[in-house]
Amino acid sequence: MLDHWFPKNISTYGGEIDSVFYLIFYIVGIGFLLGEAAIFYFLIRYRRRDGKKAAFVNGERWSQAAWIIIPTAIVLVLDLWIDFAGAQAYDAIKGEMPVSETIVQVTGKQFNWIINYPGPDGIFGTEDDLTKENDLYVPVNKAVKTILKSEDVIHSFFVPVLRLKQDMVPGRTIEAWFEATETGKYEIACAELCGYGHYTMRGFLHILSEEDYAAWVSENWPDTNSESN
Ligand SMILES: [Cu+2]
Repeated sequence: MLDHWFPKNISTYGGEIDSVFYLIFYIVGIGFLLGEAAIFYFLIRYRRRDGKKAAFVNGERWSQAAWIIIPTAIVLVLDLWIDFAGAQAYDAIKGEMPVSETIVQVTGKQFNWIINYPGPDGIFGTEDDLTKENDLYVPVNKAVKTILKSEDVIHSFFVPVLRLKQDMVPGRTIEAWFEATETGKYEIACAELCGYGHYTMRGFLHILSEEDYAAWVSENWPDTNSESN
């Protein structure tokens, strides 16, 4: 039912995230319908009528208090169910990072994404690094590790099709990973209001086939033919 509202899912763990959204949607949706139905039923059933006095219910008797205690317990159980499902998804995705050959550093700044590749030597901060702005190139069907940083204020690295959204906090290095299952060009957005140019923080994730990615690497990375690769 939510399918056509969600962006396309091309993330290996997207289904786990979506299932939490579904769970919340159905619990809240059914609760909403039951709640509204009860309101309208009581509105009509107990409407003002001539000669009928309103009852004063103080909730002191257990049979009266049960009307509060039981729904509260139900809501609590449903809440814990959502918490549990969410924790499982969180654990599966954030708990352990898969080993990854592709490591990219993405730094948010007002108002750009700085994409930094370690280059052939695999080490960041050396001369052969490749720095790009706003365009992130990764291979398909491979776990990609991103090292997220911020230069100024809090940004949030958001790739809807990957179901990946992670804050970038100044002074901190936060890792996140994803594995895309389809090639294509998809939007990267900043999901944290970070200043007057927040809306311009638009980047693109280019997911390439293995061959295309290898071609892109040899075209863009300096010295890719050297021994160190
Ligand atoms: Cu931002």
